[in-house]
Amino acid sequence: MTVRHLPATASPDDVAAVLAADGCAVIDRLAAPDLLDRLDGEMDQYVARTAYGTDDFAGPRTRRTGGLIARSASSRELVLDPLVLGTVDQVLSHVNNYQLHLTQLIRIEPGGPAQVIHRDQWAFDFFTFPSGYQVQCNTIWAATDFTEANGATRVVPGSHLAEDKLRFELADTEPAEMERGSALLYVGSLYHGGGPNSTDTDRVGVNITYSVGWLRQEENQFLTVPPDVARSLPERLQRLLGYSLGAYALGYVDDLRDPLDVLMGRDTGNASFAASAEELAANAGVSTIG
Ligand SMILES: O=C(O)CCC(=O)C(=O)O
Ligand SMILES: [Fe+2]
Repeated sequence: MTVRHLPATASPDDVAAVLAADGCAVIDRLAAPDLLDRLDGEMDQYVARTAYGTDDFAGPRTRRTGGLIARSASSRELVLDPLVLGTVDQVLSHVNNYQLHLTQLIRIEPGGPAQVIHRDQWAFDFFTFPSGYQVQCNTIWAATDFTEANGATRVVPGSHLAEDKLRFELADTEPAEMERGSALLYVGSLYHGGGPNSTDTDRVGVNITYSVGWLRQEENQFLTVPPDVARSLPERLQRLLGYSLGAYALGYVDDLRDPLDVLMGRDTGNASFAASAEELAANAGVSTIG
């Protein structure tokens, strides 16, 4: 099975349908080249100071530079891309809140070996989620062209429904080749990994991932994005960073206050929850015995 490509004019329904069937999809040329030029410029100084990975997973010739929301205004446009968020809305529609999980510029330099094939959701201490229950919807934006030779992400289409804790070899995978500005979308249960770079130029991807609101974020957004910066962001992004209540009251501050009110210094007293505990319980199918 090869990775399916969709045009940037596709609808979230179209993308979600491919993700449900294959676990991955490439959206061609979704970001404008000038946005990626800006992002490169904003991130250059940080990438230059980033050390190589210290284990096989992180990669001995790979630099992973995070903190994109604070460091790169352009990255915020990628995080808030309407087609991506529309798709995440659908893929994670079974939860009442999802969040930004991590932001990472991944630069695989010449000679970088293949990354071990994995599921991103193994980050959650290798817990085996029910098959077909997605806890993440993820993106890798191509900041350079992605080719088989330069280390395009390797994927196993359809493997999101396979058993957990399988070992795949490189030969079981295929490269998600795509042009600069395109985005690979994939669910947290898809088996994949960074490819080996046998060229003499860098392969740069921007990994932006989203997870259900009841799991811990991998990149600590509260400490990565200084509160002064967080206060200046659009509300949708503030909510994605974690200044929101997950489920009924996950993440409240002291007397059940909404974290966004606290961040913004608004004195609103107790949070008025979006839905009452009774409504949420009814939606979740909690029923009365007898
Ligand atoms: O760099 C890539 O293509 C994939 C990276 C990846 O899958 C990861 O770090 O979890
Ligand atoms: Fe991954």
